[in-house]
Amino acid sequence: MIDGFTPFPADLAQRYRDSGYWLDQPLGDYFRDCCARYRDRTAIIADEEHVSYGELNDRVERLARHFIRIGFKPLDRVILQLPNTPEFLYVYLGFQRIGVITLLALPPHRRHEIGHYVDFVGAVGYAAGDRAGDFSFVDMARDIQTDSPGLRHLLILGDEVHDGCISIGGLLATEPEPPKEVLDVLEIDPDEPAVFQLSGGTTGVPKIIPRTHNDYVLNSIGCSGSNHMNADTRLLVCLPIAHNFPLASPGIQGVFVHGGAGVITRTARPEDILPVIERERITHLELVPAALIRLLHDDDFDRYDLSSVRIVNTGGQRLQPETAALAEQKFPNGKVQEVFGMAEGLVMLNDINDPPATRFEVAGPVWCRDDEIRLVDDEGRDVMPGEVGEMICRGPYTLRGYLNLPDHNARSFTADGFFMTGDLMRQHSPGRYVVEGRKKDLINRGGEKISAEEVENLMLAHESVRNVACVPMPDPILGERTCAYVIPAPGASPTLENLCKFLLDQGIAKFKLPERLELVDVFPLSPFGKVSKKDLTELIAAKLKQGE
Ligand code: J2J
Repeated sequence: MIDGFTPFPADLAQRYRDSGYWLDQPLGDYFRDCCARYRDRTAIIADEEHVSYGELNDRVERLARHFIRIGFKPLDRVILQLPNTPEFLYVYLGFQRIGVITLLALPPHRRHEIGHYVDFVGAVGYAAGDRAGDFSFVDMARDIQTDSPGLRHLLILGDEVHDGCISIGGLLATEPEPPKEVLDVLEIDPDEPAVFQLSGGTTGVPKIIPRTHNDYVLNSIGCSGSNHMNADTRLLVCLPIAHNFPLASPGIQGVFVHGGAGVITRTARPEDILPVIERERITHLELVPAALIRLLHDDDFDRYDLSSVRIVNTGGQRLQPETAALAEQKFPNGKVQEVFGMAEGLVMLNDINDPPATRFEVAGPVWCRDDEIRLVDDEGRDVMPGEVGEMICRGPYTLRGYLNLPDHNARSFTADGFFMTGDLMRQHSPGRYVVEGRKKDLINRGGEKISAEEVENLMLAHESVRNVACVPMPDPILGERTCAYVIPAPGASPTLENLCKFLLDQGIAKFKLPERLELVDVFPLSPFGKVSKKDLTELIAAKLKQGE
């Protein structure tokens, strides 16, 4: 096993195998077999381009053979930061075919995040689009390479050949030297990590979530079953594909399990997706609540025929029951199915046969009999049914430890391997839970998680900041945004503008910037003498309510 990875213990691994959850097949091989099974069906639609399963497999194998020629080997690490395009899947599955571990970075990540991932996992490759607006990923990658020369290969989307980089378009257009057979002799252990997902937050450095071949394939097979996917499914993939939800829960991987089609758009903006839903007869939507709210309130919504939509999934953040009810009114044949998931593993999808009153309120049930869920108090004791407790979980596709963070793992897992999620829940009825809040120190901005500590650590380096506490403030669409409470250094008067500029100069992703600054002389303290973020959160919510 790779260094720093916590494998599943032998007894549970045996149980997961015996129950048929783990197929003992590498992820790349599993999806190669899907491509063979559905060869002539359409796998991917993007703009007007239709890619069949046969073509998908040809492109994946072509890239896989190029990757071998370039020098990539099983268990190498590569960072993927590709936009929503078919090439994302060619590159991702191409690396999976040769057992390279793909770290799935999000499009807004910048130097601060990508540089950290490169060093933390020892990445030898990075694949990205060339630019987003006036930001150049090529320049950023070269810059990171200067500091981390182990990052040997830069792969850039498109046909243009940038100095020192490999063009992905060029690879797709040329026949590689190694024959097809090289792919058959690779040894890939399905108990090793296939994917590194990124944790939503809570610590100063983003944490890496190892997902094994066995667990990540199971994740998509299981979720796609509860999501009622089949060969006629047409899933709209409009959230960043790298995220666990649109990639695997059930996401486009779930579509591939059944031979359906994934329809990819660059963004989740109403003007980008409404015409596509109509034209491509989309059956399944996967959105964050903020995107659903924007869609439902878009002026052009009623101009489109959306009768093909059967299932409207939202996840990442609590969906308000009123929004769910409105969505069922506005999609004539659609049912809302909320997804409660996490990149760490556990995913629960609502039962669409539950009555709306239940469905709009709860998370659950689980789809896997071996998912174990408990709600516990601060001492780790199970709470009484109906009481609020922290949800802890264990199962055949939930991680057993973050990569290489033993101290943090000691605090985040129980002795018997339950992951302590930091989510507060109450049991509604057997197998169904109401999300009541969270214990973890993060801001959930439209489903994108921001670690308060990460932003605070960066802000503390500013000369005008003596102390800082970042807390969530309510927002009608995004759910939450970041408010920074700052105690200024003596004589200093920091502004939101200059603090944000300072953060951007450090190469932080834009969505992590605070959106309001409150200057104070002291922080309220908890009974233990810690800064009381609870009080600060209530304070800013009250201020906003009064229109301040
Ligand atoms: C309330 N909070 C939710 C929900 C996630 C599917 C869907 C989402 C994610 C995801 C994912 C929630 N209601 N419906 O990976 O596969 C909050 C919880 C959870 C955290 C995980 C998937 N759905 N959450 O959002 O790793 O606090 O994964 O612990 O980004 O989002 O965040 P993340």
